[in-house]
Amino acid sequence: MPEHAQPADPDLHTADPEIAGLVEAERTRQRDTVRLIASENYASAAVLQATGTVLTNKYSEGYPGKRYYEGQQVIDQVEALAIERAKALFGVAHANVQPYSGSPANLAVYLAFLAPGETVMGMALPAGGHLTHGWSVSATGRWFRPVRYGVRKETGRVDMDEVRDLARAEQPKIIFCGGTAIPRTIDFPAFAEIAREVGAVLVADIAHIAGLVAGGAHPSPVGHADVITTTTHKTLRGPRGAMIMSTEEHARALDKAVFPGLQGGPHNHTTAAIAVALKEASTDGFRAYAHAVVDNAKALAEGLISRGFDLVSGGTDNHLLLVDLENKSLPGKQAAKALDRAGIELNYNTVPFDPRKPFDPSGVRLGTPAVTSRGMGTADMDRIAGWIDQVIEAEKAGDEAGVEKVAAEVHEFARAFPMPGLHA
Ligand code: DSN
Repeated sequence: MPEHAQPADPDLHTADPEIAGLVEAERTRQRDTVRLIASENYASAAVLQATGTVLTNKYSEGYPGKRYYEGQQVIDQVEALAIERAKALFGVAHANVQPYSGSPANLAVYLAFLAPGETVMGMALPAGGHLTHGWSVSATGRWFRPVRYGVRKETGRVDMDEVRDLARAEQPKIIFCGGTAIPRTIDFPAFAEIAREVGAVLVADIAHIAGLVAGGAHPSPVGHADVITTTTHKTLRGPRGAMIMSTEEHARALDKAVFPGLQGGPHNHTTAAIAVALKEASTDGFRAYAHAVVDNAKALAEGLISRGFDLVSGGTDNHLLLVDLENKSLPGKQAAKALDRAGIELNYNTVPFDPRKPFDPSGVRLGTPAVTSRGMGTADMDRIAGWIDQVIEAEKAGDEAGVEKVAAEVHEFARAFPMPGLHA
């Protein structure tokens, strides 16, 4: 018998009914709403189960076969599987599955290739880029010298001539392509040509579109970008985590930058769930899902355009839509909050050349990864576009009853679609 009694080990509902209740409330909220946040999704039951395992108990500084702690007989196999699946799915020579999330993954790229003060070129945040591509409030914009490209005002699309001119003038050491609010296909070959010309490392941040790339619904950066970073929880439908993929040439520098450069022990429970998600993403079913995400985004775009909404770039090629609400005379934040009350969840967002401030911008961003995971199809997208229109008009008229009427319809509609992971 142990000298000290073991601590009691009740389940969550018994140990902490308050947190258990909140988890349950969030589960219900996710089930009963139409989730259009472009960066969110529903992870499968298998992914959620892998996340909540004893793998959380283990420290594993280092990499498979070369660790600083003992007891890695199982963890090494888990991480090796995740790596092999990432390499096979994306067709890359090297994969690091340890970054805690997208921002640390991008920071590792800086650590691998840049000294403080050296030049990074990325898409400006208000044009659709990410904070970590050198935006001023991010460490990446403070510790390095950022130069930024945007989109053409008339087209809402990246101007590759501007990118080339800027790269020639500023001679960046790394160039980021990709971002968080880009509704159009990223031209990886064109970026690669420019990066080669100026001797820069091309980094494709495919966090938003990784699932589309894996499923063949967006061109792949492999063969064009030197380095590919991605989160694992957006279109890829995995746990909250990230990966860095590269050619063999950059493997060592990137691995050293992740550990010991930036991180300690990897989150092994997350690594296991990434492995599960990568297995799921290599199926025919996932390829169909990726194409359905794009079909739904196009249908949602058509539904909104037909109701007079102004889409940045005039539409979408991927999972994401950016709507400029200026012609509807309603600020993005007010629209997003009214839609949230109606059970339609999205985020307010700056639009290119936005005259308003980032915390109260002109636009909203929408995406179809989560609703597609629920099994909603193109006809449902038109219905959702109709509800969005009704809520915007009700909000403008101060008609809260109108918002509530839509909310009742949305909740009934959403509950009819099974939610992945619900019983995990
Ligand atoms: N927060 C992510 C997004 O919503 O796009 C980017 O980091």
